[in-house]
Amino acid sequence: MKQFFCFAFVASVLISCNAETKEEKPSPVSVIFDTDIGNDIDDVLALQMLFDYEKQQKVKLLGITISKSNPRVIDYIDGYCRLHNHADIPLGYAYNGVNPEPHVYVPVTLDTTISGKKLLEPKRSIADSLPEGFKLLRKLLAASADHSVVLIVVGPETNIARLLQSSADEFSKLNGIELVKQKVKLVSVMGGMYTNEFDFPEWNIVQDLPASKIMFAQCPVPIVASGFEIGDKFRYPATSIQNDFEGGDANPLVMSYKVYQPMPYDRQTWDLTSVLYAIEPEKAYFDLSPKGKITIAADGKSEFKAGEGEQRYLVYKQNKDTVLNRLVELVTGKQHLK
Ligand SMILES: [Ca+2]
Repeated sequence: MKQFFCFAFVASVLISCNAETKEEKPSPVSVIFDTDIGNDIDDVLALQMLFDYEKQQKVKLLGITISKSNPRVIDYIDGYCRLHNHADIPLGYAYNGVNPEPHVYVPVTLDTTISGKKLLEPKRSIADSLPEGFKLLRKLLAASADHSVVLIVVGPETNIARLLQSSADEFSKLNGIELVKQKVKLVSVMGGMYTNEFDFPEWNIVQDLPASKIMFAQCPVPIVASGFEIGDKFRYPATSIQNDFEGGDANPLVMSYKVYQPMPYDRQTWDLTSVLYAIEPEKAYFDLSPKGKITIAADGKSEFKAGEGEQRYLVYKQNKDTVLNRLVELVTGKQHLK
């Protein structure tokens, strides 16, 4: 009998150890990435971070919604995702949204051939009747577990505002606000300005000002905003672009970065900081403001009032090298030692 108890004890310890081992590895965070790739270059680096997090099984990328209304951005993102083994990633597009101009790096990267090979080989375009961004958001959210999805929003707020204002449809009987409340656990936004270091309205916010106002006023779940001043503190090193990527100029990230501005330049990491906080909040790379409410003034400037509300912004904590090393590591997939 004693032997049986010993066996039972050992077995229960083994089972509980096994359970603890399983508990140690949290399941991947479900992410939807809302981006204006084609405007600034930091969106491409931010997307690359998400691919690296996926390799580490920290993220499950459910879909990408596009807030820059230039159709070639669809080709670029499809080709880019295809190159990184995401051929079938769901894409949504903000029809009749803002920033329809092609800008520079999307067309150049799409049109470049090196050694007889195109850098990107997209198979989807505007001709494929992509869903509206907010419709894809509704579809993906409706299919997700409650309070499980992190929305990372790093461009104009068009798709998110349209989602919040949406009505019941074939995907869910809930309206947009109810659906977000049920399915989303965090909205991580690059947008606004929360210190006195600069005095102008932040770019993302003013591209679609009515949409920005709607997002901050109506979002029923916590928002954490990375203000202009945060990404401005951490400059992505041009040396990483020059040295860390296989294929050099044949790598679409490298080509896009070099086309965006004359090299060498160290670009601000605005969108990257929103991704970093969204996926690794527990690492405390940033301090957080108190909870409160962000409002957008008529001129596009962001105003924060502490108190009632579930909205916060990132606060810089004098750790430039730590954050920058982590960002470079996630963009390149390599250990980065300065
Ligand atoms: Ca962006």
